[in-house]
Amino acid sequence: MGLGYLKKYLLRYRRQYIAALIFITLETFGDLIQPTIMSKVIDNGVKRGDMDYVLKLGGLMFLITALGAGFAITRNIISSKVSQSFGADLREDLYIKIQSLSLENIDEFQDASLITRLTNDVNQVQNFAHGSMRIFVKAPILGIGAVIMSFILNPTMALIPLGLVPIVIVIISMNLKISYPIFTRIQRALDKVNAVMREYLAGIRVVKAFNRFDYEKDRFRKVNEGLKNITLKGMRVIAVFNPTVSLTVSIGIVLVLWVGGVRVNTGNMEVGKIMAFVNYMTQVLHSLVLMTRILNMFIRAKASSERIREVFETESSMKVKESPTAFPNGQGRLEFENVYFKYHNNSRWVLEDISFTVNPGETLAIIGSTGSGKTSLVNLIPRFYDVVEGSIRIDNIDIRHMNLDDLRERISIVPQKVLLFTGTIKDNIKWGDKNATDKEVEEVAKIAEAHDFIMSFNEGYNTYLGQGGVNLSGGQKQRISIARALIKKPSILILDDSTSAVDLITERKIRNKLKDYLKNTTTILIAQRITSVMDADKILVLDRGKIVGQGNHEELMENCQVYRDICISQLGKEGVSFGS
Ligand code: M5T
Ligand code: MG
Repeated sequence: MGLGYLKKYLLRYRRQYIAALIFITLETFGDLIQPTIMSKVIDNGVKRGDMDYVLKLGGLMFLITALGAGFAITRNIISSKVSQSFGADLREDLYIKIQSLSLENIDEFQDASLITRLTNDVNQVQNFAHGSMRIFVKAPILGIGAVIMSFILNPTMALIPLGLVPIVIVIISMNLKISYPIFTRIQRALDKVNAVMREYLAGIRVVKAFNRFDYEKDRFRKVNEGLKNITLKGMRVIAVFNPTVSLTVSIGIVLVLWVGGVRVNTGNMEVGKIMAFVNYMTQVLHSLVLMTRILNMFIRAKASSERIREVFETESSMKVKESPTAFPNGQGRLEFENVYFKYHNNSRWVLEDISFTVNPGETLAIIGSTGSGKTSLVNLIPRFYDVVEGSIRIDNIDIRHMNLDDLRERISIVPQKVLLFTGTIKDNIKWGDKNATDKEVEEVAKIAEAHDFIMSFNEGYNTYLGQGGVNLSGGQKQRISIARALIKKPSILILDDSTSAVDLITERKIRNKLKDYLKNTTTILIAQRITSVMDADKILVLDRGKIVGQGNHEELMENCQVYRDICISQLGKEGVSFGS
């Protein structure tokens, strides 16, 4: 049914769950016995003027009500606790699962949808779990119990409530069939609202800069309208079906009063019994209303649960070997052999037949126009994505055969799009190695040319970044990001256009310091500026996903037209000697 995987969570709380069920059963039995006692009070007590009897049974009724209230309170406390813990467990597992997914999986789900699943969908399932400890048990016991009690009171007249049951079942199943697809669509509409919100918040500066508020507002209005309309549709279904059930039962009550009235008149039935009967009918009504509510909750939860299950059942598209080899303790020789790569949503090759070798401790620079595949190429090394064909080897071992954690532990990447976290500057640098000492933090910050500007803040390394704290310039962020990568002491360091926002002089300083610091580290450096790459041991020239030149600066100047063009466009014909 799609809800099977939730069993383990409920089983975890089975004791409390069963306790809640027992309490609610007792409470419902109390409700069921009341009308019968009342009919006795009227027929045996009031009618005969037996005050003692009235008081005695009245007291009993009070006692049952009081006990019922006590049960209800206990049961509410238990069920809230169980459902909240259940929701928290589910959310946590889902969160862990999402972390295990590959980037490709995440691209496929889209992050806004994952957020809805993690929040709203889990809430729906949690609400259902809460309900299951309350009205779930109450509704059938109350409904069936009330029918049985009316049979005991008067078998012939009990045919009336019994006759209503099949009619109501038909109504409810129709409701179910119509609303399930609607609820699935509601959750999807919610995804869209979240997606627009996320994009807007992430791009708020651009929206402001281009003054595109109206455009964004329209976009939001559209998805928001969509959500409203589909939710309204769902509500309309409920709005039609709930009163239909009530109406059916009300007709039953009228029938009881009518048949009963005739029988009282002919002296075949007592007034108290009729009253009790009407009471039981009301209970049947109540139970059916509860039942439709449960079913609505159920289908909503089922729709959500399917969406959660989808995530749980997604195998990470990153295949991890059963018995992986540890990261080789070698020196970090990196080889690409006939590597082909494309993104799953794109049929075009992004990288074609890429082969090169970087020797331990060497620096490989990659240059090429925007969109030529530089970032895609380096993202393959820590296995953010896997190659489609060919192989990547580190110290002669295919990276797909290595332990993924080890692999990523030994590679540091300074991503093109810098991301710093809320916290202090020190926290952000230590993100790369949480055991690093303050001295080490300072050392890498100096190499990244970040120390001076960090010290210019009042709080120094303890300056708080992000919400409510300091915001850094693009170049400052890049330098913190470099420091964070260095502190890991990686075997392979990848710098993806990491100094693009840093001025030329500072960049040269960083490059020189890095050269000393990284003697034994294999470095891959992506840059747009020819001056950043010309000292590298080897330079790869990428053009539309293919290597069009490979060698050192002099070699490329001689035999690579693309490289020469870049060089001349940036430095002019004579500028070549400017780099050293
Ligand atoms: C290379 C395509 C993109 C481009 C090519 C990240 C990403 C890229 N692409 C996708 O289809 N999906 C993706 O998720 O791949 O892109 P790149 O590797 O990012 O290029 P680059 O790093 O050389 O460019 P730049 O601008 O950083 O210098 O065609 O459409
Ligand atoms: Mg890039």
